[in-house]
Amino acid sequence: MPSPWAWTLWWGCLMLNPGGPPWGGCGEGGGGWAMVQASQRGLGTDATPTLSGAAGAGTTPGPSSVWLSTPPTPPASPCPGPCGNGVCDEHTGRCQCFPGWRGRECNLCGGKIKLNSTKGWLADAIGNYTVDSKCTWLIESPIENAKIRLHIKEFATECGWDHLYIFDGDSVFSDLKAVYSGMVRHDRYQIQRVPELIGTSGSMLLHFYSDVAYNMTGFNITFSVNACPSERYDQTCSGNGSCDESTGECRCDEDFKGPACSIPACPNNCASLDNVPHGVCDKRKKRCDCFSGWTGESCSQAVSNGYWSVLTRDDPSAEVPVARTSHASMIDEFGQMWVIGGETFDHQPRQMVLKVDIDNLDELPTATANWQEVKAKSNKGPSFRYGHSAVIHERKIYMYGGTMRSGHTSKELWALDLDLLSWDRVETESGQCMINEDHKLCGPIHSMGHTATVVAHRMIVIFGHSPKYGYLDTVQEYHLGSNEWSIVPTSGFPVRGGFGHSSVWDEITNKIYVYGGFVSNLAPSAVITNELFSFDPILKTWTRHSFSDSYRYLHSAVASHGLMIVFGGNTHNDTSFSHGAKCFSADLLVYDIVCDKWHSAQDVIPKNLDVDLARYGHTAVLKNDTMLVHGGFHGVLKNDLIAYHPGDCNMFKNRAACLKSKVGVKCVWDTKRDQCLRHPADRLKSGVETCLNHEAPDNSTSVCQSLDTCTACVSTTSDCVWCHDHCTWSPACDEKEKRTYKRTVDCREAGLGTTPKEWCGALHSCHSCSPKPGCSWESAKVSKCRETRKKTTNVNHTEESGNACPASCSERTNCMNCTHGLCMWCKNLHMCIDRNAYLASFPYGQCMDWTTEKDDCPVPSKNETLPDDICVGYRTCKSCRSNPSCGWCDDGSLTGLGTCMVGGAASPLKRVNQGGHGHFAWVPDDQCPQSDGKSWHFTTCPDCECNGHSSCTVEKSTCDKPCDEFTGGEHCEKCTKGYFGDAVNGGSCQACQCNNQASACNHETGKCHCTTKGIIGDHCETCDKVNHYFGDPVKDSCFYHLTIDYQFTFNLSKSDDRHFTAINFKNDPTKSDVDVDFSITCSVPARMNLTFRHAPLENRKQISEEQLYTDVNCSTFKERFAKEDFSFGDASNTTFYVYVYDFEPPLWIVISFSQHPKLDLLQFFITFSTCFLALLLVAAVLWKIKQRYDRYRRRQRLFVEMEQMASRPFGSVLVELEHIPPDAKSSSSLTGNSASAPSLTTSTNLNPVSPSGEHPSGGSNPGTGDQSGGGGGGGQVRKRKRKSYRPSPIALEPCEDNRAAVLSLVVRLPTGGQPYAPPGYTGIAVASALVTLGNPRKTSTDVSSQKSMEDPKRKGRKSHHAHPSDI
Ligand SMILES: [Ca+2]
Repeated sequence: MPSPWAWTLWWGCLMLNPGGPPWGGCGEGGGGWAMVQASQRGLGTDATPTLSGAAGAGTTPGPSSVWLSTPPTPPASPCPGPCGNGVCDEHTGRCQCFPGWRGRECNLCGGKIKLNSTKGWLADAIGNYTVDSKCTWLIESPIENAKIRLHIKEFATECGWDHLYIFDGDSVFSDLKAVYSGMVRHDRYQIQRVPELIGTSGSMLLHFYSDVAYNMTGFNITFSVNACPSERYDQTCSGNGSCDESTGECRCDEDFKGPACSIPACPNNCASLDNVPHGVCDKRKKRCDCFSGWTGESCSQAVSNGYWSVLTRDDPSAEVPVARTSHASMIDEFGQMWVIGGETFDHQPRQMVLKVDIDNLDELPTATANWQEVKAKSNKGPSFRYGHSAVIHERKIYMYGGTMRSGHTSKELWALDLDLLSWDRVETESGQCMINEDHKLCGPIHSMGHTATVVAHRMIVIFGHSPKYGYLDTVQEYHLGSNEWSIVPTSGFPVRGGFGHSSVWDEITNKIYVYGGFVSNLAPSAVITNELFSFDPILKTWTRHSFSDSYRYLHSAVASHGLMIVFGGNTHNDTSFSHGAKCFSADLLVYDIVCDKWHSAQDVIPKNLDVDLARYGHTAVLKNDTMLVHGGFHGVLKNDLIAYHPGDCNMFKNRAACLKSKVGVKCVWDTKRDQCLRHPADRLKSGVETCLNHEAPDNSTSVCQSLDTCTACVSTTSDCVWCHDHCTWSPACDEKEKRTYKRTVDCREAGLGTTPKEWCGALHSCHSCSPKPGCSWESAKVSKCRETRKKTTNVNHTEESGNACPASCSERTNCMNCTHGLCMWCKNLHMCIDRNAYLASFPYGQCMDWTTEKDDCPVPSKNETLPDDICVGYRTCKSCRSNPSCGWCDDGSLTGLGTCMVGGAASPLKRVNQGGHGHFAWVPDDQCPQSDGKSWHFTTCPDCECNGHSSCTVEKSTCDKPCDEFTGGEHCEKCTKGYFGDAVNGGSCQACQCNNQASACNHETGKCHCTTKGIIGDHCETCDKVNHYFGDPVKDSCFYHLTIDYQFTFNLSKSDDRHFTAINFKNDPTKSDVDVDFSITCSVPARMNLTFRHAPLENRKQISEEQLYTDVNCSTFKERFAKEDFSFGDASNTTFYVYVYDFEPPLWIVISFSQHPKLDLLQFFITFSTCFLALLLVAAVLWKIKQRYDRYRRRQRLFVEMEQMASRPFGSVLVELEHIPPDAKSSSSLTGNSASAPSLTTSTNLNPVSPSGEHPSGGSNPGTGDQSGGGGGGGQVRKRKRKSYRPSPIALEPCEDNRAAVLSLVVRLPTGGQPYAPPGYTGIAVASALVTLGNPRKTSTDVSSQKSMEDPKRKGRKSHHAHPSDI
């Protein structure tokens, strides 16, 4: 029989899809779950089953009944988009969202709702969530003493900034189960094997907060009451067992084990991946019994290669240690592990110290850990803290700094005597301080996230984050013998400080290796880093080593036999999408200290290790060369203990394999004995090969070039030198030519010492900058820490120094002054921090709500004595409910009056201190007792919300109207017209005070909405003189002064004009001898009164106005007032008053008073036409003159032209033409042709005179035509040319346009039949002609051109004739 839940899901499926299954999953094996999944991908109208259960109908648990009471509406068209988790309201065309959803398409979560069914789901949004959103869900089990199980189906938010808080209880003050953020479960990626959380209190509160930048896909979470654990949300017991619903435990099938039956009993049948068996399966014990040399769940880990194991408890019934993160762990000389402090997410009073006895560490698989809480014997002890450092020295643990539960960061140094088990507060003596002129910074500094290492009786504290000084780049030193605390000056590479890095002491190189962290940047921000530095505790110098490929902070590191082993951490860069950089890393990286090389050791982590490795905030310690990882955070706090056992070098038999080995220890090759040995090979000082090759990494050149100071350049392991003025890779610098610097000493001697530019730029506050030697804080334009200028004797400088630094963010105590000072205010912790310090101050999302905007601060309340009361500012139930920490206490008057109080779903809460040390608890408060008729509301509001001004007697949730005390609105939340004040939650309203010039005022401020245009002032007490309104509104009104003879247009159509119903004008006619014309036009219906008053100025007040027209329509009104009836312009001046009223803006009014003499029309027309005629006449005359002038100009131009032409040299020749016999035709025609060449060429190739031109076919020589056929025209031309005399030019002068030219020829003059010219006469002459150039077909006489086209034989000759250049 299907459960009610399954039935509703089936019903939802039908409702969604009347026509058939919309997606494969609906109705199939997956049952309702597939439907839920589909809805979350965007279809989601089926959200109703759980949401209606969530809708607050607390009296009707069980989803089916609620479901039927709110049948879904079929999708309606009027809404612009789909109404994801809501229904479309057909009347308004808007989506009506189900409770807990908001947005135009009901696609975003919002508000605070209750879910009280036995199964359901919740999500951030359909698609991505939005920035700046807050959503709260309260899951209440309908069954008593039930376990609520949450299953994280999908989770991806912005790492470190967008958190989902999950509380086991009904308020945000209950125990915190998880703070999910970043990539937790997305596609195939998951950090948790069984992604479930169990709430045992009967209710769970989930609160999601996304900040103002970046959003991601968000989450889908399903919940069920009294269900069994499962790795998959759609299967019971991971599909490998059956659920015992009475106990909520799985009965696994024989091949699986684990609480969720998710672990195979014998993975891969105890064989390696290539099916070589390494053990046998013990089916009864459900585990592999491995052969010798193999270990792990599936016996796939070779012991000699290094392996991982999970340390179990000796006695499974013993109490489990509380999970913690950012704690400190260490191993004492007896091999006992000690754990101090850490963030625990609950505020129970606990013991800070845990002692762990680890037995049989190297014996497989019996290694166990026994946890024991250590109660310190002293009365006084440190309060719980995280982010502190702790070191062990001579049976004492020294703990320094850390952030306490109050959120404040400590500078305390405590010592725990391990034998006496008593705490002592160590008061240190001041040693060396950081001094810069008159600024001084002495340790110990309030700090968290630093590291501490003991070297030769000194505790060396590196970096950290201080609320006041920000990201520290200091090295502090505590001398354990002399009790002296110093801040030591360092040299070498200019390092940037930060928190969350790791520090290890390597006893082979005698250096501290500092890797990663979240460090201060040059911009006023902090970034995650991949840098590795070493610090020499004797010389106090920094050296930079090879970078790692990946960036991380809050990881762990241990140094073991020449290697630094790095595990886990937060690798997320501070951007929207992580691109594979995960919030919670499970990476195992190894740095080879000897060879300065990084490599990944990821392949030594077995796939089927039964533990969630990904984490940050954990600790790692070495015990017998085994790395022990404890605690940490991956959304949930961890309390497990994992061991990484290194392998054995002896197994490598050749040099390359030995030097390449990645077995968790450094292996070196003994060349004499051909043996692979563990580093350091003490017995062999020589003959040991440590690294495979020594060549510099390829990127050395670029690494060197990125360094811009001498000191930085020479303080690396990349073989960089300072080559005259830049940093370069050593072989790239010609030492003979250029001065090179290889040591910091060289740089210092040459005056190229550490430039404090890097140091100063990374300090972001006045407090951290001022004491730093070489730096000074400039606050002139852009506040910045800069290198101190040379002219330090400047008078201004001394003014700046001293106590000139403004209060640091950490010193600010309320939201207003915090946000004013470029800081960030954390609302739930009441803390002010630097804007770049969020991740450092709240690495586990402790701040649930923050702001940098003044406007976003909670309303300051009158009750300042309760600084912790974050709910006082909320004055309505709705706003109160939006805060997850607050609830509404209704006073029982049933009118909506109440108070917003701190509380949970059950009752208001109050904070009580618990035995000092900052321990406190939240206990129920009796401020809202039911016995007084009061009622408590957490996820809902009272039905009747009338702000105390009405009650709901007629309808349950509708205020009776009218509301009392001059209030109005749906909930009587505002003052009615004519009244102002704050009516909310019992507030009162006052009447508007507007000098009878307004009927209404702003219902909050009381500013009057004056009804007459021109009256201004909060109480309508004055005229707008700037805009020419004059008068006295208190006694009379304001009038606009109209100037005579002008037409005015008043446009009252702005939104500010909507309150106006009247406008007044007045006018004083000035001319005594002219009548006055009045005209007015109103664009909308309006009434008008017209009055006048005539009286001398001095006693005008006594004389009242006389009515001319009363209550007339002003749509178009014209009137003439004769000069005889009034007295204009003299001492007893008449003034007209126009009152326009009863209109509704927008409108415009056109109004004018004018005094014009009468116009004589006849005279006007005579004058006009005379003038017109005269003008016409003048125009005609001018036109004639212009014509004549133009003609004259043309003629002149012609003369000039002719003159120019005549200037060419020419002579006239008299030619006597004689009769030529027909047989002599050809030769004489040629002569004639030449003689008449000018005329001939002028008409281009056409020669009407020429006989050949007249008879083209005859002219062509039949003989030549036979010779060539139709083919080579060129040959013909040449032939003909040789035969006949053709005129050839002696000069061709092209004209400017290259279309014509002057062609000159020498011509022989006719001789009159004689062989020569008679004596005394010249026989030859030069003749010129204008010829055209270019295509002959385009010429004017194309008749013959066309002919020539017809005759290809002629074409050549003609072309030749016309284009001399073509030959
Ligand atoms: Ca965000």
